[in-house]
Amino acid sequence: MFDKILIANRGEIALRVIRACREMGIASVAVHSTADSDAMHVRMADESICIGPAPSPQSYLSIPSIISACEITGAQAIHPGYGFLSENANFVQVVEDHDLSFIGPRAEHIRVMGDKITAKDTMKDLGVPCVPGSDGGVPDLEAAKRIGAEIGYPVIIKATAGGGGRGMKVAQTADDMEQAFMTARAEGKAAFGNPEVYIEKYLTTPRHIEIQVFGDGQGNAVHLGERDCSLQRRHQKVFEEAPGPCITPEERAKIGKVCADAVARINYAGAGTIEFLYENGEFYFIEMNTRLQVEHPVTEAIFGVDLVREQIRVAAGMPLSFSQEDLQINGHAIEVRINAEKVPTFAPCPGKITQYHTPGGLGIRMDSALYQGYSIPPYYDSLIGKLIVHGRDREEALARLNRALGELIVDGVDTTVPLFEALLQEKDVLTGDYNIHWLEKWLDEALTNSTG
Ligand code: MV4
Repeated sequence: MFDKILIANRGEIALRVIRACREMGIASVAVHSTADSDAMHVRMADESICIGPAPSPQSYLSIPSIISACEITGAQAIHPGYGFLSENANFVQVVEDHDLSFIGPRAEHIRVMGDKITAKDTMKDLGVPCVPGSDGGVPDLEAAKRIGAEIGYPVIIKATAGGGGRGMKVAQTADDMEQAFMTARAEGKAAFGNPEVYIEKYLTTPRHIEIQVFGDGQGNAVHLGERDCSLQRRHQKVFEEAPGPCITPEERAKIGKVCADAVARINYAGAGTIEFLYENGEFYFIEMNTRLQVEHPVTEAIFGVDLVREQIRVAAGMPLSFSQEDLQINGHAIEVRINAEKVPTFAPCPGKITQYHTPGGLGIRMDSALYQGYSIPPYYDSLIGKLIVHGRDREEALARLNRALGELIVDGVDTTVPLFEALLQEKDVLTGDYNIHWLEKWLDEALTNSTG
């Protein structure tokens, strides 16, 4: 096992990793930019080291600075958290070239899943159900029109280098194809230097269901059920829950086994998430994320496992500490993402926290790096906390969420808390009757009603 781990991240996820390290008796090293000298992750780690100025390309994304920080502090392994360098295959290669361990999958798997066409080809070959569409890349407009006619409109054109909603265009009819195809290509080229696109049947009202998988890198893997992350705004999740309100135990066991078998076959190491669109009782693969996700705590809550501890164990060459049979769902969990943003514009709202009080009691977890007197810097993501509630069933989790939001005090900046208070008044949220478009539609209507 490692003696010392460096965390190449900041904020709540850095604390999350430090906590796992401490419970495992492993020393932790925080890295920080000059803007983060007073940040909680710096205070909580055993050691800290400044790696550069405020802009993340010169600090949290600077590979040479992070490798140097390992050499100076004697850290043997790097946990990347999420975002930043967590899905950078080149970084993993550099880490390994310096005889350090990356706490995450091998570079090869990150690379395969980072290219969406290769990811889909790979998953299809492994028996994972995919959205009907082009067989690989679509070279030109003529081919695009042929595929559109074949699979039927509407279709969606996606940049292979995109993902998370970037470089996608919908063509409602054949007349839209030229415009959509050319725009998706241009966006792929401009944003990622890669114009290659693929085409899928456009699903109009799906849910976003993702399966948590975990591999030991030796051909064994398990699944930890699904999360429903359909409530999103501009491809940013705001509310996530597990289990999915519309998924039956039989569906879970079936798609879960398909996913676990797929990642076992490729000797996948560590945590992964296989994203699906779910419509009319069918799962359709869209993307795989090769990192620990923001919303991992809802899975931890219902399975009672520590996913970061497992990541560290697997990176150190140890087996998973649980088998598929050990993994039983207990109750229901919901996470809400608390951002320093003004509702309803969602404009970022950095600034000084003048008062801070976190909710407590049974079934409450608050993952946050805030403290009273802390100044949220303007340079980074606006996520300032995650409130995770766990109950015996969905109804209890919702009641607990309502109660916990009432106890939470974050003064000095605007937050997304009022959004959740309003959502908890909505029948569709209370019954779980929503899809990927529900939140944006609701926000549109709320704005129209308030501004005429
Ligand atoms: C789709 C789709 C409908 N049909 N693919 C958006 C992000 C990226 N992960 C994939 N996305 C979508 N792919 C087909 N064939 C609709 C979306 C989509 C979406 C997906 C998940 C959560 C929110 C979304 C919001 C808009 C569009």
